[in-house]
Amino acid sequence: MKKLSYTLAVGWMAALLCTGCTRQQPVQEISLKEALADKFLIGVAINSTQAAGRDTAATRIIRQHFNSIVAENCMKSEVIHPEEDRYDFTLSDQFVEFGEANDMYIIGHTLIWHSQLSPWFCVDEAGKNVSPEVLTERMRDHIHTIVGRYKGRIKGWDVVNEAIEDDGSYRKSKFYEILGEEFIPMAFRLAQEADPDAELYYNDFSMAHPGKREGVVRLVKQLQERGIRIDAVGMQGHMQLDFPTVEAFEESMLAFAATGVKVMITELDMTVLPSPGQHVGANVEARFGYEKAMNPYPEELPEDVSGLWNDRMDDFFKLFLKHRAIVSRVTLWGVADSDSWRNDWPMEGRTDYPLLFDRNHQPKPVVYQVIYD
Ligand code: 9MR
Repeated sequence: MKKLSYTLAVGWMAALLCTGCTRQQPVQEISLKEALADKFLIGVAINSTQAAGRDTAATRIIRQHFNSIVAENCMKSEVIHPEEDRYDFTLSDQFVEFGEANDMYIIGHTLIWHSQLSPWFCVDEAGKNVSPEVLTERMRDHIHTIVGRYKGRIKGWDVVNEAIEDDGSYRKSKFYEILGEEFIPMAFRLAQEADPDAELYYNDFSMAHPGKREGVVRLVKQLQERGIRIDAVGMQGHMQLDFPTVEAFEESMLAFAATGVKVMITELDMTVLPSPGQHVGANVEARFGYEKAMNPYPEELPEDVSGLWNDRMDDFFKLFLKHRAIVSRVTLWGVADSDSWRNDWPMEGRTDYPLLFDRNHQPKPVVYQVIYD
């Protein structure tokens, strides 16, 4: 059955390409965003070269297939707020202008995250943790300034990113060390103050782990009980070929939706590479030295593996479509395979194939399956 759907999709591609030749209709005319228009937003993370329009092969795909964008890196605190008294909006302005020029639903990523955090943010000049009062003030300035600048233009914010561990406990970040769990409701309140109309999200990886599922449900309920708005839970969706199961992912989708918020798949990709650690999620701190054996497909992906990848990605899209009533957005974490962070994480210098478009910017069969099935 699986093999059949992959074969059918390859057949579709051949037929479309052939039709394209004879009728002078290039295959580029088909579009994910049109096919999914009444289902959910289909988004993509873009880098600064793409936002500047300098990667024309990628920008063609972004404009054709996607109706939402998220900033892959340019809104992280170390980029946008490098010093306490200095913001740098050069790249973020360009990102937002690109989204507006292309009529896209623009997502900001991310306001409060322990990683890629500006070194000054949580400490004083001697490197000691600042007091809760000082950190509260810094968070207020950071969130008000950034959300305020893009008020009405950025439609949704990843307010807090990756604050819960796989076992459901709070990550022991600097924010947690100084403010305890209170830093999360505080961040949501500040974002709501700064733009009452923007959607507010909690975003995290490995959301199919039962512990994380329970921890995030607990967090959402705590916010709701205190009257603090949260509109959606972002399930990042950095998949492996063998993890998580579709069923476990579905269980988490349903658990989050049962709290009354929407569900978003916010950073979808799927590695084909072996994992040097077991199920390392997307913890950017995890790092391993290069080993050739861990880079099995440096030239091209064998057909059986690409078939497995394609069918599994199709299974996930089927799952998202089945639950379209609760899913408001599905966002890919990058345009083409060559763009992906997966090539360099958790081991630098590998060749991965995690996205919907290959290194030649050609759509993979699953793109046709999503459009035509
Ligand atoms: O894709 C991003 C990569 O280019 C950066 O080097 C990395 C560190 O800032 O972050 C990657 O994006 C991460 C996202 O911001 C949060 N979830 C995990 C993503 C993959 O690491």
